[in-house]
Amino acid sequence: MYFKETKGFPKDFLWGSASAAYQVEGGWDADGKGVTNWDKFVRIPGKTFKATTGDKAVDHYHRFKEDVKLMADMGLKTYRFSIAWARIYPNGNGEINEAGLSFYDDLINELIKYGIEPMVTVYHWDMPQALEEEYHGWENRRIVDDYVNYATTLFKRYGDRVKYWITMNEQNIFTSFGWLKGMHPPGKENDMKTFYQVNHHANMAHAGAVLALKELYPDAKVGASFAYSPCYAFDRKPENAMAKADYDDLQNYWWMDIYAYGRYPRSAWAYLETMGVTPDIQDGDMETLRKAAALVNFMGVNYYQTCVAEYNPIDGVGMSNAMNTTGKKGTAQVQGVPGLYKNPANDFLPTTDWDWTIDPMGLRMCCRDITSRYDLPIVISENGLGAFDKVEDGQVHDPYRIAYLKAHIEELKKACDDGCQVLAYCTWSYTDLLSWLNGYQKRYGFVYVDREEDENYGTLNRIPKDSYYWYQKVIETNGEEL
Ligand code: BGP
Repeated sequence: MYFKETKGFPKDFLWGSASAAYQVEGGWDADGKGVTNWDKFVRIPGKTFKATTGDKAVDHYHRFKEDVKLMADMGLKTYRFSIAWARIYPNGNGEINEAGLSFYDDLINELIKYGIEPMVTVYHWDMPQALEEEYHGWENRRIVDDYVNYATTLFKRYGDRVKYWITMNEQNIFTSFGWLKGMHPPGKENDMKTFYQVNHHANMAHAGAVLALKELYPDAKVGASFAYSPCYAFDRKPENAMAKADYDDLQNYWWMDIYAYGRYPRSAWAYLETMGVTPDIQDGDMETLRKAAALVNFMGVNYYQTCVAEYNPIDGVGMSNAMNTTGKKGTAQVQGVPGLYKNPANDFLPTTDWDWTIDPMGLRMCCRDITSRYDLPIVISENGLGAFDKVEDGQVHDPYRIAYLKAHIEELKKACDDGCQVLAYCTWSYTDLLSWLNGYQKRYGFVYVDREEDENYGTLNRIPKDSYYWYQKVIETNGEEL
């Protein structure tokens, strides 16, 4: 749309940045923390780039005051971080660990001291390993109660200070990587039936948490963060337009319709029925999902890229785990679902060194689609560029990151002008951190951290990059000076 005048970002816009516990904290066995599924998984040979782990990560657990001070100096309005379930309940349920609870008390208080709004992710993929051993984690319905109990503990402890809550980070990613691609714990492949069952459990856990939070704090703001890749039909051929519709129903609306409406898209459900992979749903589940959906305050969006859908014949390509985790451009492979769609590269768009498509306008598309389909406010909970950064004379010049963020913020501004209610924009990430499968060399932060793949190398010192100072200005001018 074209507007004669532009309004730009709302006055109270939350300029933010994000992280996740496993990727920044380190202190993997500190102060009574239990072992997680990721602590185990990274130790399986070949699973992560150069066998990197989050054992020490960037040591945020011990350096959070220094990190928060840098945020304050930058003028950050919100910091999105996740809580490690195993710090609170080392075994996932049962005995509570006060030291873990007080770590997050300190972090939250430190943020508030500087006027930074804490935005808390309840679950960003690190599950207590004890639950895997007790009953196979997300595969068992028992996790719903354990998750809701854990979430409620957080709400009770921090709800007086935390207004923004994100129940789940990228349920679509952790479940597809965990049960279809074998690339995240528990490392299963092509197990469609379990994949959908796991997702139903995660949906019930999300819904239970929303209901519990609203009971305790009716004014709290809650949503889930979805990894949303809007999809373009390959061309004007009707079968490719249908491939896009199939992709949207199965890859996007399957999750977002649950969060916003509490229902599964009909055509996706019909497809699952023919494949014999529908999840078991108990009496009352759909009502619980609908009730929770009615209370959700925003759609959280992690936006990195768009994709293309092209019809994929029944003997066509399948799901592959051949991903580019090395940063050697051009090594990713086309994937798809036979009989439905495949996702070829978009030759109109550039890519990162890890073959992620760069498409700023896609961010506006996300907002437009969510606004017209769900009419919900939006929190952009992640967006950023993974790149190789270099220290030169004690400085890090990252013009490519500035260009990437600038282009995305410009499109987000247009989304605001389009009438989308965007509440927050969190870049990924604040400091450099561990990229789950890609090691430490894939850097995203405003703040460089001196460490290498091997945790014995590097001082862990922090160096604000050029993008740090650039974002400071963006915040100061509420997105007017980009
Ligand atoms: C999202 C995750 C983040 C983060 C980011 C970048 O999927 O929520 O935790 O890792 O992607 O991805 P990657 O580290 O694979 O480059």
